[in-house]
Amino acid sequence: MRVVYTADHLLHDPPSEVTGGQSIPAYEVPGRAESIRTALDADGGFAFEGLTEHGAEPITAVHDARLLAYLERAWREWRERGTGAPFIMPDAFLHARLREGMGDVREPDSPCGQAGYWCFDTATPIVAGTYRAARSAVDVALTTADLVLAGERAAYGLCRPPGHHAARAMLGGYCYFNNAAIVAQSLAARAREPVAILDVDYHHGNGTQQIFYDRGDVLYCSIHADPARTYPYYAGHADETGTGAGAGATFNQPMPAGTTDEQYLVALDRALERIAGFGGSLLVVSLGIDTYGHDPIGDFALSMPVYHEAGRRVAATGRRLVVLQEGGYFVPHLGQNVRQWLRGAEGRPLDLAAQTVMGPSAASRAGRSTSRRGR
Ligand code: SP5
Ligand code: ZN
Repeated sequence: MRVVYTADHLLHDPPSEVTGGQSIPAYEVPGRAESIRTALDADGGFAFEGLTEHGAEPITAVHDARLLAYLERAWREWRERGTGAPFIMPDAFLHARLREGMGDVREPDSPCGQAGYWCFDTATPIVAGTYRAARSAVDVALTTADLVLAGERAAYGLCRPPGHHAARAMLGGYCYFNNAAIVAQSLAARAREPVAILDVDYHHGNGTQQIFYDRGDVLYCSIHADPARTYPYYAGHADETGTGAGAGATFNQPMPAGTTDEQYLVALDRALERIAGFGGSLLVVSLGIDTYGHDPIGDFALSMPVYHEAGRRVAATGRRLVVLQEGGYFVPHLGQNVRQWLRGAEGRPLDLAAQTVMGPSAASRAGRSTSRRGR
């Protein structure tokens, strides 16, 4: 399988995030993408290539042009006008009820005010290289889509930073531009056919859902932790099914804590059934691996072999696959899990032998000590 990768992701390396009232080391780190690159490289069955630049137009086809403009200038203004703080993070948010009954607000002039105008959480810092890395992640995704439109049955884009929490006019959840949504929009326009998105990240893809919520030509199916207990909290319930022309084109399956391989595959089959009943030949996969049993921020119980089976079942739909990386934070096994998923999608066998490089117990110890916090 062909894999699109760029070292530009290394430019985005924020030191910390604020989660649950604590300042902690960032989970979304460069080592994630390097774990994946290393595992795919060692497999020998993946051909790496660089990105092609696609410009701003595919981004503004789904995002507010002012969000793009903000990310382009944000670090420069923060450095020129700020306090010397090492990253941009809001200290106030444009809460939906702050201006209840008072109409819209204009974008503030202050750098902190702008941060809270565009970002919805405290886990998505902007550093000097964030914009470059995020733009390149979009180009990785679009280059992956190009490969599929040129005839590949499936291709994989090693996107970092991820994208599915970024909405039309909002960033957050470690995401700046919505790579999968940009690709789905581009595919729909270029192939002139409906496009389905399967989002299997542990978290609900609130951004992707928001972007396509009123559209009937893009199906959004997500399997994720129930927002009643998990980030992003305010979207992803089963009764969110789309609106207007998009009524029925959003399909959410919130899952309980401790979700097993068996429960997961039942939900996956339901999503694939929905996709089979939708038109078109293209499927964008938002591939998050934070569903893994060892993931430090997830609470599902999935094992490594189930990723192979999931890839196999997704490919069995017969759709052309544009597979894009989202989350996954247990770095010691992240690359192996992605590798198994892609091997399954290609019809190659499960190969757990490479795990002996770092056996499950050694990896689990390494994961605990490097993740610096237990579950
Ligand atoms: C792309 C992606 O996976 N984004 C996820 C963003 C999640 N950010 C908030 C994390 C909240 C973690 N709560 C952890 C509890 C651990 N005991
Ligand atoms: Zn996630």
